[in-house]
Amino acid sequence: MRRMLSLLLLVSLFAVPAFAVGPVVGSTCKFEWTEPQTNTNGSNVTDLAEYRLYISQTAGSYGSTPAKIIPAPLADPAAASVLQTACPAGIPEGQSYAVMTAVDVAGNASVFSNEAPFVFDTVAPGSPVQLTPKK
Ligand SMILES: [Ca+2]
Repeated sequence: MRRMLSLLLLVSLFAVPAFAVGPVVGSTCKFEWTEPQTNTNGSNVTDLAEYRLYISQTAGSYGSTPAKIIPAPLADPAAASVLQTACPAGIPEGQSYAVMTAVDVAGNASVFSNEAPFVFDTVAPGSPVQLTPKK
């Protein structure tokens, strides 16, 4: 699905790291990123295996266990190929941060993408009170 939503988080594998407060996302939280075209030595990527999404409540601090692994659709991604994935379950309410790596079939992982800050919010406000028809 390529539909762009205002709730979308943009994750580019090659963008400059960002440390601003991110968009607020709800239960339809997604991430989007552009697939890498080249290896770190400049040759074309032909052995892509998966993407690993890491999520943390502390900016710049990620454990070794991905929050989600997304299989790469193609080992040799098409130019400007954009992928999306839904947020993994269990993200706590409030401020979080995400980064992603690309991993090849040999298990070589890229460095982290830019950091994508976001606020996960599924808590609705209480109802308005004393709603009264008026002339
Ligand atoms: Ca490789």
